[in-house]
Amino acid sequence: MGQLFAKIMSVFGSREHKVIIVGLDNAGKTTILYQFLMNEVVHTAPTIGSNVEEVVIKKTHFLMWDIGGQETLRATWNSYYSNTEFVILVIDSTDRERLPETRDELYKMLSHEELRDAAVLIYANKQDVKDSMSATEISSSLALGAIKDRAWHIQGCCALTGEGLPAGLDWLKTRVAAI
Ligand SMILES: Nc1nc2c(ncn2[C@@H]2O[C@H](COP(=O)(O)OP(=O)(O)OP(=O)(O)O)[C@@H](O)[C@H]2O)c(=O)[nH]1
Ligand SMILES: [Mg+2]
Repeated sequence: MGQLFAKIMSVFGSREHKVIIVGLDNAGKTTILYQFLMNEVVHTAPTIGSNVEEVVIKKTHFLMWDIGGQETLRATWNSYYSNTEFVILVIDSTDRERLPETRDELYKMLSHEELRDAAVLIYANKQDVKDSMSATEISSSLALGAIKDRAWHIQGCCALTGEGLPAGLDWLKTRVAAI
């Protein structure tokens, strides 16, 4: 009955899709969440715990959890995994040094049972900064091409101007349509 209800709600476009926004500290997750919500840059402080907001994009409702990325907080990420349909992984494209750390976190997440069916959108953020890594470069460093068990997409963006964010959301919407 619950499932039938969810299906009916999804036909009418009002079922909420759970999204978690993860990535290392300082990647730009909170900035992105509030760009989605208000089309504005908000002043952020490192997130301790999480922020949650309902974001409605062309009648599709997403419940988005932005989770703090500091190392000590990453052990709590798995408490947000249940019923997650989409993972948004945000990467600071200027942070070459910590890309291997991001890769480890990504593959640890993907091996988690509760995220088995989740699709992954990767934002290569901070494209406004000179010499930042391109989405293509990040894609090959993370070996994204080897991910065959789920849908994934990488998108370059700048959370300060919002450039690239809508293209990522358009991809999420195509995945919602595929559910
Ligand atoms: N140049 C540039 N700076 C950005 C961009 N996106 C975010 N920032 C800055 O990066 C810093 C960190 O942004 P946050 O959104 O707080 O990062 P976070 O990923 O939420 O960090 P935690 O909460 O600690 O996990 C802030 O100073 C932002 O203004 C971007 O696209 N370009
Ligand atoms: Mg934050």
